[in-house]
Amino acid sequence: ISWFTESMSAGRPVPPQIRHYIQNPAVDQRSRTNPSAKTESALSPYACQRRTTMDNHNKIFTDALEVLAENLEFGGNQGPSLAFRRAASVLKSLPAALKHLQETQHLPCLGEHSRAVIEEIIEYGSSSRVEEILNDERYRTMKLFSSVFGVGPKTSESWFCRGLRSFEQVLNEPSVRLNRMQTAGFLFYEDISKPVSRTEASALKIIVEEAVISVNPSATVSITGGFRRGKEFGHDVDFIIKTPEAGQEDAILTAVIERFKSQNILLYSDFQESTFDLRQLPTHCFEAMDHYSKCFLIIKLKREQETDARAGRDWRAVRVDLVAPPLERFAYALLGWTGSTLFERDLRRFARLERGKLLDNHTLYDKATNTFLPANTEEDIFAHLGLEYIEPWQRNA
Ligand code: DCT
Ligand code: MG
Repeated sequence: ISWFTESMSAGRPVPPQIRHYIQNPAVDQRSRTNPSAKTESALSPYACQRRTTMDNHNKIFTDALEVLAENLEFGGNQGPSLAFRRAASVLKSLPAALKHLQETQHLPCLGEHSRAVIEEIIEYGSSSRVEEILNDERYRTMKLFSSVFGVGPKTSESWFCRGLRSFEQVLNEPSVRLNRMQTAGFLFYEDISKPVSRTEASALKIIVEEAVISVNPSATVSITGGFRRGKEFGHDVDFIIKTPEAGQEDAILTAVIERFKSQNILLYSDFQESTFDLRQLPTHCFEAMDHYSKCFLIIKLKREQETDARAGRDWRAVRVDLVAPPLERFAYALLGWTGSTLFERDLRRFARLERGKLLDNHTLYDKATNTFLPANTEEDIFAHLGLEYIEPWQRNA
């Protein structure tokens, strides 16, 4: 595990509390049955054992660490990037701002490199390496290209390597072939690159709910993703649909899409049929996209007050994701789609390494007994894992 090797390579002795975690990974359970246990206050190296609200007191440090992580991801270096993501996540869970480097001494997941960045920021207010990256042509171009819906790091990189540096150059380059998603991404770039507010998310919920209920009155819609975690802004709005009748998941999403079309509010739609198959569980592909029926949409949302006079329209384009899992999979899907990505990653890692169980968006599998553990609620899943329940608004790891 990267935080472990990172902290060992720093050449410092491992603090006793952390050493305790390494030797006794199941420490959380014991300290709960024994409230006087000293380790109670030690921060866990697993994000799913920390409560991380939207109140980030260390934004100056976490922003810097996340730039370093992102820059490594652009270069395909997922491993080292994760070390910076984990370090940032630990700082996000702290109750106050760091003032001195010594305060990081007992924190997990902080390696030599992360500490050096923190130290420089404490001393000078910024990190020279981060400033360098922010001014780096490759980073800036990759950041710009990957901000387009449908453009990932691979496409961004290939455009960068062809010498392209701006949208104008990409769109005028004859050898560039855009797929349908990327075409929509450029077409609605101005709108969908603007953050979606909570008010807009609530307005969308009414639209989605109305469409879903018109198709199936017994279905329900819940907001998930960042807004369920209490974020005020998001890059999209994520919804999960609960259908009581089995096998209706694909039908309900296609009918909702048709309804949006007939209302003239559908700007883009990518529907992915369910490939979920109970007999193929557990899949062992725990980082991949799940198999549920889902769609990625761009929807017209009516503006409340001002109309966009320049564009001559009274709506803005918004990215919306809908997922419809089978009823008995709902708790797993809801937990997975609530995020944050790092929180989910650590839930899975914790399940595997500390509990011998395999968790993904579909199921929880116990390797010791070769059984699937059923769950009706998220609380059931945390209980199966022997974890204290973490509320959605505490999962902003
Ligand atoms: N998710 C998942 N499987 C994937 C991709 C995402 O289970 N292959 C989960 C993790 C978070 C959640 O879906 C929503 O994804 P995003 O919308 O990308 O993240 P967000 O936290 O909602 O962030 P934002 O506010 O920017 O939309
Ligand atoms: Mg989202």
